[in-house]
Amino acid sequence: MPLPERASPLKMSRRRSLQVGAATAAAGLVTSSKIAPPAQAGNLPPGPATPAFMVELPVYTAKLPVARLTPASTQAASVADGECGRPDHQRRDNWPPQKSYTLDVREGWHSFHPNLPTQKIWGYDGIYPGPTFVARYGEPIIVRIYNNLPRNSVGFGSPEISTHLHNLHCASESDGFAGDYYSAANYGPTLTAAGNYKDHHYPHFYAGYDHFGATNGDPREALGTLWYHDHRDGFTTPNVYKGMTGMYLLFDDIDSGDERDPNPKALRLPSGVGKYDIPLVFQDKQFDSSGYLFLDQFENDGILGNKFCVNGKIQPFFKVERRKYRFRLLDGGPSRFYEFYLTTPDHVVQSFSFIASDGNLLPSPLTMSKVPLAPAERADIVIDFSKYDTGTSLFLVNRLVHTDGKGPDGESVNTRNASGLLTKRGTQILRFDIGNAPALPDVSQVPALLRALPDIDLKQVVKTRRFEFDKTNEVWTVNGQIYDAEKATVKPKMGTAEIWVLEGKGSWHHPVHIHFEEGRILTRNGRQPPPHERGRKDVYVLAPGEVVRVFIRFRDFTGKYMMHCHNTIHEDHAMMIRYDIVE
Ligand SMILES: [Cu+2]
Repeated sequence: MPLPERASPLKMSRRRSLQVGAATAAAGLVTSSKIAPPAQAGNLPPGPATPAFMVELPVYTAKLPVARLTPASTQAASVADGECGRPDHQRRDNWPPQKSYTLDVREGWHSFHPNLPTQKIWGYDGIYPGPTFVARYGEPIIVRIYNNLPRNSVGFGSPEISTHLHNLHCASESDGFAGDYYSAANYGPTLTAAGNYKDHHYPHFYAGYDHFGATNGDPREALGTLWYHDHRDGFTTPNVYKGMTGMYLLFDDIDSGDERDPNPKALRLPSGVGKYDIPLVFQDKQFDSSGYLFLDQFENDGILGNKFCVNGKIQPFFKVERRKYRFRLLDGGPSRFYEFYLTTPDHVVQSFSFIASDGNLLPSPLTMSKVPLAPAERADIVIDFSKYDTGTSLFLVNRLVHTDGKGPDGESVNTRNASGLLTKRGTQILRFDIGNAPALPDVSQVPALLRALPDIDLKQVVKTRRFEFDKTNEVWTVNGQIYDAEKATVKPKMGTAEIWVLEGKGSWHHPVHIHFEEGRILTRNGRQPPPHERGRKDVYVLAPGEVVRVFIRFRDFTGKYMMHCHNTIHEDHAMMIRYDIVE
């Protein structure tokens, strides 16, 4: 059923938006009425049988730029040529684009598993997950994002888009603000005209430019593992659920993406995107009894799937060589938390190197045996398969028990095997099949020193603000308020630092995401956070009753940004604030 036409897209209130959402939800129910009533997690019908490890993990190499954009990209929106009405690109002269890309958001066909019907998804370039971008510091780009979604689509999702590149240091008008959604026919309250495309300027410079002037900036501010996804106001869950997710990797001279790099500064981590440097997008999804993707739009706490997808396939396998690999794990939501273990077939836990949290390299690698991930969090790990025999397998196993969308229940219980070794049972989500040694010797490394952390200068702090994440009158709120695209709740000053105190009320988990700048957790419940949370972060998990104090700065751009819960069900039902960076 198509979205209801709107008389005045310019000034649609949140209430109106929720009404539209409810209408669309009703449409979703009609199209899916043949399947079970709204169910939750633990008691979900399992859907058709999808035996594990029948499909190979899809991996991508880098998306290619285009020779030119027609019409050429300009600082001001080219509304006459079909671009939506966005504000001018800020400071584009500082970082003139050197390359251009296009991204075509459209319907495509996808197979999640050979036992399920091939079905329609919405994807960047029509594929799920979308293409992988490989970008470099010092090489600014334009990405022209076309909206070619069907205007009168059936089922869930909104055919208007706003693409957020999580968590690039870029200007507000390229950030994918929730109110900046567009199609050829319609536009959000923070744009001025409809359009079938929008140019995003990704400047690829280290945060803090104004402090470094014409120098190259501070490489301690580098970002590495980012992802892009739809952020359309009120419809992030259905749009991302339908496939609008992709990975975006950023390199510099230190994390150079070349394990044979002769530059003495280069870390020489396992490299080669799509070869030894592998993004893993985890998104659990619900399939109905006919094997079609189903979204329960009346579920307000969170959505759990009955199938685990990795890079768009249900429980795939991946053939590896006996050498080191870098994996970039992303919890792509909408609501599930994970704790991943690497285990042998008889469930014995293996350790690996944990090198980056939320895409930001740690000062030193950590040897870990599990990766906890909340929605939108990322973790980079290095696994050395040379320790294992050719012909054997390892599994990535999720041990976290989740019975509803509110949050995880805790880990399943440890057991010991016949030899007395600690074992972890759970869901085997990905199987690694270990092949031969590589043709070329593995020269990659995990150096003892990765990337130093920027200083936390508490003298820069001009303000401490408190944010309570709660449910108020059955809606999700921040400080008792629901999201309003046209009103900034707080207005930090450009060039300053603040402490944001994030507090989880009630009995729900909230993975809180602050757009634009990386923060540092000063304390979690009054104590130093665990080692893997001491680096730079952009998602701050709040378990019920938890209080997290975050040091955060606001540099280089002014304009509107967001903070929200990244359980996107909570985000859509309106646990989000707009914050404006002001002069
Ligand atoms: Cu939440």
